[in-house]
This record gives sequence, structure tokens and C-alpha cells, in this order.
Amino acid sequence: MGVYLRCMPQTIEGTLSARGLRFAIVASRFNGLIVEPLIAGALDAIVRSGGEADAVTIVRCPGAWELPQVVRKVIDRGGIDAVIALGAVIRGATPHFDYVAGEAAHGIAAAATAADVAVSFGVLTTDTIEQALERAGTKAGNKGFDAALAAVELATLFRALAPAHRTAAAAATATLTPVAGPARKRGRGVP
Ligand code: INI
Repeated sequence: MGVYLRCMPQTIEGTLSARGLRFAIVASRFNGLIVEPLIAGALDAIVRSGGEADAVTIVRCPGAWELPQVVRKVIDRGGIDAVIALGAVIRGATPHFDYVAGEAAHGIAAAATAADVAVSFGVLTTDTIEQALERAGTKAGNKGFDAALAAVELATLFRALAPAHRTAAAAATATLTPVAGPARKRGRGVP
């Protein structure tokens, strides 16, 4: 307690303001009954946190297994602050689920780690369709909405974590600007 009175730690964190942010939603078509409400939830979260619907590009791919490849391409294409990956993998009678869900999770995590932009994970992995429906806008919320909010927080955190030399340069410009005004008035400024 005493330590905090003498020395306050610095906290760097994101916000939930999507104002000015550009997003890509990468969504799989497989299990569209579940994925479409996830997309709607993500858009709702972006708009309700101050973002613009026309600052969102929706990119669709066949299934969750393809999500990592497309997320990478979308990041390489540039022009966005955050990618929200959405899909639904539902367990069947064979081990296929484990391969698809595992590849989606590992691949998106690998793309995220290598990326300069925020990447969030909104891929449902459930045992049943009922569990997936519950998480796509019914009794267990909407994981698309949650993933979009995570993307907003991460993108704004990345802005706050911009390299120190860049923020120092911005601060120097900000301090110098007011000085230039009066100097110019007295005839000593830059012509
Ligand atoms: N894709 C999904 O997105 N969800 C699933 O539940 C699923 N299952 O269970 O098969 C699924 N399979 C397709 C896969 O993602 C690829 O599109 C396919 O294997 C072609 O590469």
C-alpha cells in the first residue's frame, strides 16, 4: 500500500472505442446458421462502440480450417487495424473436429503473433449444435460480439504501445507547435 503512495505504476491499456478503426471480419461459410449471427454480433459491437459499418470488410472462406490462410492474406493486404476471425466447429462422430478446430486455433494464433495488427479469435468449438446456438446470440451471449470487443481493445492498446521514439517525436512536434505561433508574429519565425 505504502509503495503505491510513493510511486504509482504506469498502466497502459486499450479502450472500447472503435472510432476511426478499420476492421476485417474473416468468417467461414461452414455452419453458416451459427456463423452468420456471429458476424451480426461483431458488427453490432463495432457500431455500438463508436465504429463505422463501412469501415468493416467481411471476407468469407470455406471452413474454419481455411481461416488462418485467409487471416494472413488479409493482414498482408494491409489497410486495417484489426482482424476478427469467426467460425464454428461442431464435433461429429469422427476425429475430424479435432483437426479442424486445432488447425484453426493454432493457425490463427500463429498469424496473430506474426502480425502488427490486432487479431481476435471468435471461433466456436462445441460438442453440439445447441451449444453453438447458445453462443451465437441466444442464452450464452454472442461470441462474435465478444471477439469484436476484444479486437477493439487490442487495436487501441497497440496504438497506445506505439514505439517510444514515435510517441516522443509526436510529443516534440506537439510542444514545438505553440512556440512557432508567437515567434512568427514577432517577425522571427519561419517565413
Ligand atoms: N469446418 C468448419 O468450419 N466447421 C466444422 O465443424 C467442420 N467440420 O466439422 O467438418 C468444418 N470442416 C470443413 C473444413 O473447415 C474445411 O473447409 C474442409 O476440410 C476443406 O478444406
